[in-house]
Amino acid sequence: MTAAPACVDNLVETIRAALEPHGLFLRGSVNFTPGETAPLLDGGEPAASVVLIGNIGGSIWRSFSRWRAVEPDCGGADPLDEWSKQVILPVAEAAGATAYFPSDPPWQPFQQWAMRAEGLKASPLGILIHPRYGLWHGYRGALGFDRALPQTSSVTADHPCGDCIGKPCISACPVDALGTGLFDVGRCRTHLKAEAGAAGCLLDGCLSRDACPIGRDFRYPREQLRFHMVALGL
Ligand code: B12
Ligand code: SF4
Ligand code: SF4
Repeated sequence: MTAAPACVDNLVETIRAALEPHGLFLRGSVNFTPGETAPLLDGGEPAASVVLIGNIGGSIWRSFSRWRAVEPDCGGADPLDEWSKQVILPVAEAAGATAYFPSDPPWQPFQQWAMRAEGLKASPLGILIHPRYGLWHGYRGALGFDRALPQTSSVTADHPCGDCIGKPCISACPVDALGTGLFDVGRCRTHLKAEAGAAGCLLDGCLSRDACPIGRDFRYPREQLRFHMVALGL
């Protein structure tokens, strides 16, 4: 890996400090090798690195809820995406970086980046599982740079799903949406629209996600669970 100069370390610390008041954390970085597929910077050239930005448990919910209370008409179809942009874009500009967002087309390979940045692997739900935070984390954006970055993550633990006896996430789904080894989104959405799903998963969150024993302390608050489930059920 290319060594990063001290000024780059300062840059990373400045970005970290700007994001933390919003409950956003640096979730590791990826340095691309020459010739490897990399996202394009605003100037059109391929990025040399990206640093991932995300939530850990319900870390963003307080800041997002405050913003929403002040800006109730802001955000359109996806207010969390809009909030993420309002927080991350000024940080990107100050750092001379290009910002990428997970829901913006063309979809950038956020999960592939996260697997490299933090050594995470996929759970049966399709979500990456973290050895400490379990399934209770996500990505709100990434910053692309024209130079290499120091590694900002230190996850080294084994993949929790490998040793998981009985894999309760799979059996917890009332409509067996994980039974084939691939998440059956049609089956899940049909359930969310039915009476049983509207009174269950839609209100209190995905039962499969909830059945996982890893990272229970980081479970999202009820309002956040509902927010994500309503978005998934649309
Ligand atoms: C499209 C999409 C979906 C589709 C899945 C379609 C599909 N089969 O891929 C649907 C709508 C079903 C979905 C659902 C959810 N998603 Co989603 N989704 C995405 C999105 C926007 C694009 C995925 C993609 O194609 N990327 C492009 C390719 C090139 O990137 P990639 O890294 O190589 O993609 C990987 C994924 O496609 C993954 N994959 C393949 N099949 C599935 C199926 C599911 C359900 C998931 C989550 C991933 C997944 O495998 C690829 C290999 O690495 C990503 C954001 C992003 N930009 O990646 C979020 C993302 C993957 N989703 C995420 C989440 C959290 C969810 C939900 C939990 C949200 C919710 N409302 O509860 C649910 C999961 C349902 C469950 N069982 O709990 C997170 C995952 C975070 C993590 N910890 O890993 C992401 C990264 C968004 C974010 N902001 O963090 N999602
Ligand atoms: S219940 Fe077990 S298999 Fe399922 S996500 Fe959690 S650790 Fe992985
Ligand atoms: S939200 Fe409910 S129906 Fe959908 S995968 Fe989770 S447990 Fe199954």
